[in-house]
Amino acid sequence: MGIHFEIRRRATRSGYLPILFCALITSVAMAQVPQSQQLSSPINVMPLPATVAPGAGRLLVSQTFSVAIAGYNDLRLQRVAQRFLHDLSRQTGYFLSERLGDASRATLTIHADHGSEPVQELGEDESYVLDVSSAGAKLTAPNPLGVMHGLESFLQLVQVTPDGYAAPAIHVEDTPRFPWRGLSIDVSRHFISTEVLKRNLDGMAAVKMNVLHLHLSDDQGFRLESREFPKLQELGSDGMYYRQSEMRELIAYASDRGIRIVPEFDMPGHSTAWFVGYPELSSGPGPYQIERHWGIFDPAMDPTRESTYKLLDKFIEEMTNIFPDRYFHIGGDEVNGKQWDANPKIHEFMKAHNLRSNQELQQYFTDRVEKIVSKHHKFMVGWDEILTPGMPKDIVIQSWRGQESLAEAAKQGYRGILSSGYYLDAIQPAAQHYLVDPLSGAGATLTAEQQKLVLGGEACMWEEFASDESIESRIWPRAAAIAERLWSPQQVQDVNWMYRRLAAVSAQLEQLGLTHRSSSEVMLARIAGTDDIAALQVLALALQPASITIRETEAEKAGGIQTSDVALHRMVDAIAPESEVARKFSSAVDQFVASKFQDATTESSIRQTLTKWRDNDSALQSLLQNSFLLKEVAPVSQNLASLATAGLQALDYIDARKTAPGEWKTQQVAMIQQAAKPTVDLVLANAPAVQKLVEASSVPVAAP
Ligand code: TNX
Repeated sequence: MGIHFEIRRRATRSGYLPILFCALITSVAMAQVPQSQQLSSPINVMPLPATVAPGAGRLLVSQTFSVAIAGYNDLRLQRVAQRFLHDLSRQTGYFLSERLGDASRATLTIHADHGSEPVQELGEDESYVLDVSSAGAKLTAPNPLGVMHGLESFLQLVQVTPDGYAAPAIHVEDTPRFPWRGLSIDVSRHFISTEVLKRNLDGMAAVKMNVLHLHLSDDQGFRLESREFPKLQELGSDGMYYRQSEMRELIAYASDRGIRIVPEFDMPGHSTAWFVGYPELSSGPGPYQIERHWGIFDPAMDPTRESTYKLLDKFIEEMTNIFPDRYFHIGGDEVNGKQWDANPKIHEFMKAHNLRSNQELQQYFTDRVEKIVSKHHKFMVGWDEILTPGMPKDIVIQSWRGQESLAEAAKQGYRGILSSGYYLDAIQPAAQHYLVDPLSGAGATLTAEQQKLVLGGEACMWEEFASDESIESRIWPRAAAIAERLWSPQQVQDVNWMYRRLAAVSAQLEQLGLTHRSSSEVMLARIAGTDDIAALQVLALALQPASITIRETEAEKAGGIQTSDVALHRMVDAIAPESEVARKFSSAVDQFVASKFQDATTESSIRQTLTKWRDNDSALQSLLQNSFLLKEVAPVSQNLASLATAGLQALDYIDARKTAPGEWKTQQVAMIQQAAKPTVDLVLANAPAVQKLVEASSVPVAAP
């Protein structure tokens, strides 16, 4: 067991405070452990802890399970312990008493050294040590944040066994790799209720994420009540916004889960919603209406008028009284400058102030806003665009452009968080996000000192194509893969192992009350108008949504355009972003081909799946025709049957030890490529694996 000491630096206004913490590097978490051993590990904890040492035996979890708090104690810690018992009840079905017990007799004892900061701070110690043995469990941590994380690990250790629920004996020493592990949710494009936000906070807590970034305003809606400027929400939204009391409650809910809430009010662009009620803030003549389309729009705040800063000062003051977090996000992205170009007064101002470009004008604006933000004792956060010469070093850059701009910021001494590569709305597989590391690529070229300025990252859920109903399925479980990237040691990279733990965490989240899986079922039944949806589910599970760009382009081609008024109630909205069925099918095909067609068990499971897919279409067509929402899916269902037929024919050639004819192969591949194209925003995720099988069947194989 090697011991590594590392100096972590936490930025403060007065400079950098070194925080000493130690990371113990051992056993299963490490990349040098052979893959086979990793795969047979029973540990389904996600994010994978920094260090894990398995012990002998296990701790049974029964009706008498109890928790005691020894050491530091406060009301929040008690709520944390009670919530843990509540969650454990949900996971086991036992009616566990939520009364906290006596340390000498409790099954699990919690010991925190001291309290956390009254307002959670970036870089607070989040470490914990968890010991589980057959006699009981002990969780120790410097403060309640570590306790929260340790309890989440314990919940994930509890598994059903032939003779009861149990957690394996284990010694875990855990601490996060990055201090900023966020999820950003856009609540402007489609409003997201506090009920759904709370479920997402539960999910974040389960995977140890610690920042919820709320994108509260954009062209399509201003989503928080302002008492100073009530026309912001009254005219700048469709009536759906958070009352201040609701936001305070949400902040408290997050704080109980070790999660900071960072608000974002996007400016000077992405700001049409502000101007509906306050057109004098804008650089153009108006009048304005909230935008219903997607994209980048011309309206931008007028950086040249003192009244703009007066309003922003009052507004930011009001907001900083609601949001206790030290960080305040001002957006700053994607200003196209058209309103500035068209305004002669703005030209005059630029000349008088020697501002030579729109970029310099935005820099002037950002600089003024930064002074307001820091006057109200906050650190400013903004997208890449705010990184301009002369900015104070305590701002934080959120990078949507890539690792290069994050590295560039760090080289100039700025702290940053990575979001490029973590866009959940882009509909990419978990593995793709998982392999994006804030400190790989350009990040790897940084000095150790510069690397410390990279605070972590944020998964982003933009809401053009998601709503209350579908957002959970868009975020979970894939966000857990990003959470692991930001928490676990960098060497933890085994994608297959990740997927195994991801499946376990996905099931656990559903038990805790998230609806990322069940909402899909409910929605399918609704759009089909029947509960008899077995065949519809077979199809749904083989599909993935097309990328959002395709969705927009296709709508345009069909003569329509996507806006916030277009209902999100089609098949594409009801399915998961990543087809687990297709992924498993694809690994089975890989395995079968790699075995030179000798692996009979795998072949029979491939054949079974293909047969189910082939026969599904005839069972499904009448149901599809009965719903105006499902008619469009008919050709996709037929394509699934054709793919499956091709796959089965390939297997027949293989079984007959015949090489499939070249002409047949060419025809099939053409058909597969046609079927693989996005149709009505749906993608048959199994097409590449079927093609692989067809191609493999047409290559002569030497007799074994
Ligand atoms: C870019 S990246 C945006 C958002 C969109 C998103 C869609 C960035 C700072 N802005 O306004 O919603 O793409 O993926």
